[in-house]
Amino acid sequence: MGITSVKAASTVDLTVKQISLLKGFIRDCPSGQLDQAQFTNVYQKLFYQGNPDKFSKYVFNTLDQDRNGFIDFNELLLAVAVSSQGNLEDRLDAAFDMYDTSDDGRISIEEMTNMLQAMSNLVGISDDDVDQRAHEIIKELGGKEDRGLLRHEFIQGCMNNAAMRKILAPNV
Ligand SMILES: [Ca+2]
Ligand SMILES: [Ca+2]
Repeated sequence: MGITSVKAASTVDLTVKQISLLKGFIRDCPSGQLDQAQFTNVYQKLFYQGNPDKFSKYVFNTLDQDRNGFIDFNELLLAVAVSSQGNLEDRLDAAFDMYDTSDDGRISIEEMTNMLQAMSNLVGISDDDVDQRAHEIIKELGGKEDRGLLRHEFIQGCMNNAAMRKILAPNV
């Protein structure tokens, strides 16, 4: 219980469903990112009655891990990762939605590559071989190069393979 409350205090209290909704807004954004003003707007619509200014700023700063003034998909993925709500399968389900930016129910090589690249940049490791890693990961989890990785493959693969889960959905 002690550990849970420490974790909760250092993260934002978003449900997996809220994160999925946020993803919809970011996807509809031409830049694929939300700035502070857009975020406050969206946040008000989705989550809050009244004046959310102060709290949305706090949430924004927490989600904007690389402090570049925008929230994007990979930062939402990290939010899924630290969210303590929902069971493992639900959280992986939400993580899948972050990867599947086109919403066609499959993670393409390109989507996997983009996300790996974004995550590498975020944590400051080299992204030289992300394209090759994207191919390997999709294959390892049972996906196919031409059709990509399906939702159940992603979820089952991450549930059965802790090492893979650590790469694709850290701390989920
Ligand atoms: Ca950012
Ligand atoms: Ca897709």
